[in-house]
Amino acid sequence: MNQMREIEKKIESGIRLNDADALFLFESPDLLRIGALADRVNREKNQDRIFYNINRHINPTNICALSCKFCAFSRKPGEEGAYAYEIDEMVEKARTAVNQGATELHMVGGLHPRWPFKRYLDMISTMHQEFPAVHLKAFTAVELDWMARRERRTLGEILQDLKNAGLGSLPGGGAEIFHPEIRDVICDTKVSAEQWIDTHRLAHSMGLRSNCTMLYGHIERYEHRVDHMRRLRELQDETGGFNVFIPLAFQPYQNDMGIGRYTFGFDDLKTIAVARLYLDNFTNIKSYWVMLGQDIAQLGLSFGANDFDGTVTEEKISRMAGGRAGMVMSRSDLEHLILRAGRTPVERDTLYRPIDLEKSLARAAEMRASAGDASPLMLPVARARKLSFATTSNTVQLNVDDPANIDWKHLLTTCEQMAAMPCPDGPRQIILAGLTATSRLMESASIPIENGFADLAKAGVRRLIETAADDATDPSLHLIHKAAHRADMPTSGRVELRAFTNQAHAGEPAASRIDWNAFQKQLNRVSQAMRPLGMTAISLEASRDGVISAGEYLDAIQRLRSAAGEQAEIVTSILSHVPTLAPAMGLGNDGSQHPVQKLVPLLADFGADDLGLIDPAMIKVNRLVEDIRSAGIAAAGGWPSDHSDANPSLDLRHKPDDRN
Ligand code: V47
Ligand code: SF4
Repeated sequence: MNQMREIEKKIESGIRLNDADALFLFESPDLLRIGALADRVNREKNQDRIFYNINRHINPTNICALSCKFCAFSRKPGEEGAYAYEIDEMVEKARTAVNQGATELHMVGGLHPRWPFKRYLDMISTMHQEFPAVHLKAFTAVELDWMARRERRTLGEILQDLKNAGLGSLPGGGAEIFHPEIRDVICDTKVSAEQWIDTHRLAHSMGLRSNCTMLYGHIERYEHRVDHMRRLRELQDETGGFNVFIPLAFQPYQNDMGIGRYTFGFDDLKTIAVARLYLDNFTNIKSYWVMLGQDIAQLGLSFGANDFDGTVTEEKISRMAGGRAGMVMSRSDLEHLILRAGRTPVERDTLYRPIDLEKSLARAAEMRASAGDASPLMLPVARARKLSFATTSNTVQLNVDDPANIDWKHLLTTCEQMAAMPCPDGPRQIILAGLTATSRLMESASIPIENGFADLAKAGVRRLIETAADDATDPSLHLIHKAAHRADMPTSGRVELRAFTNQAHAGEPAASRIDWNAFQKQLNRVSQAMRPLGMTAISLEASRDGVISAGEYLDAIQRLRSAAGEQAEIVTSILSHVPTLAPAMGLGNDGSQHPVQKLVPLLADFGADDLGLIDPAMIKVNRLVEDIRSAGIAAAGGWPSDHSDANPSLDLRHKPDDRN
């Protein structure tokens, strides 16, 4: 029996996975199978319910005595950007949040070299007096150790005082990666793994529950992640005191790690899924939108996570390290994102108890009725993965959408000239966009259609693609495809994914819904007509009118793949989707790595073969190739079906993940 099957059997029989199993899962390219398994386990534990909470982060100071290598947040006293809030200021920030329904204040910060323990104690007691009903989750094991050392008191005494003053639980920060091989490099002056674990054990023994985290996606290897999770699982066996496991995706900027790249979506989802499967004694796994971006976090709900975190409001730690997600989400944003993933949002308190389950369920039902229902993302069966793309340096796309301004002769000469222009990346490809418009040009020049296509081929045109101006319901479009095919000119079809916003929810972008009925109609054409018409590729485009989430886009690829069959090339032009997808993900472009690149390997997992036309001015091609390759996917430059023409420097063979 192969190892994946053995792992599935273990999960089915409730047998705990060992470290070798977890390592195997991390190393496996079969993300979708692992995700489906994790989703099943999650549903068994948590049904389709996804927790969120209404909370407020307050980072009391960024002045810190330590200098962890990955940290962009900390400053030395007097350094530009250093700040330290007065307790009154914190109370005012908290008051606004509490008035908006916050049930939790999350307070963590730097190790201030001059703050005595009393300052921390006053912080807690003042907050508790002002907001007695609000849960105070504050101070990492690292801060607690700092307080104890400065005060020359035991951790037990410090924790007891804080608890008496109103501390409710501990957050999970400071864990980073426990293994000394990594810990000694990224945060050598921080508490050791053993101290972190001991502090949480002590807190649990005193009746304080806590969270735990793992900072991944930097220099650690998979075995370090497994070692980290094993230590957490052992403590959870012993005390049962952890509420949740939170994988924290490394944010790469303004720190000393010199990494300069965000984590990949497939690695984020894999980490969530492996955590769900390996940490069998945890009920809750978080998909933390602040670090992942809303879209990947939303996808995480289909890969084993049951918690989306909260409204947050002022998040400095990831933001200062290049975090591209916004800092705040409203209750309704959170609910819509969860509903759009086909799940039921349930508001929780800090200790993972539903605040009012009946109310949450009723609210979800009401929102479903008015905003429209969404079905959960079904993960497809894994398939052979490959991705190709063309670049604007070897491919020119000519749009023939306004025949009034061009004549046939002019078009042929332009194509010939373009094809003859020197091109650094091998023979230049010419793509002609607009089938109906092209055939009109032939008509007005009295050129029989098949001769016209033969002339275009001679002039260097390699492919004809549909545009929005081509009416797929018009039977004459089908005749044009057939004629092109008879002249050996490949053609591509086009389908469009559209979102609309229910009027009752206008202004809440997360409330858009995909028009799946309209999409299905287009797919019917694909499944019935694609091959008879001679179309060899089909391009999936996202309309810019509404917000389309990454999950919905992947779902569309999957549906398109089943309609088109395995032979067709599916082209997902990530460049033309950037305006739609990137803002939906709450991501901006920092110029080094396009946010949509986070999705690249996932596109192939769901059934895409081609990324369309890439402009190297917008996307670094070498980086893109590296991304594809590091996911173990064969990559090639060139147009669909023309891989033989690929620039050899881009022609990468299947390679196992060599990033780690
Ligand atoms: O310990 C620092 C991480 C943590 C970076 O318990 C970074 O509910 C990514 O622990 N890229 C603090 N991460 C945040 C934290 C947390 C967050 C949300 C909820 C909870 C909870 C806890 O932030 C630090 C460190 O691991 N961090 N720098 C960075 N560049
Ligand atoms: Fe200080 Fe925490 Fe940043 Fe380390 S991670 S430098 S302890 S603020």
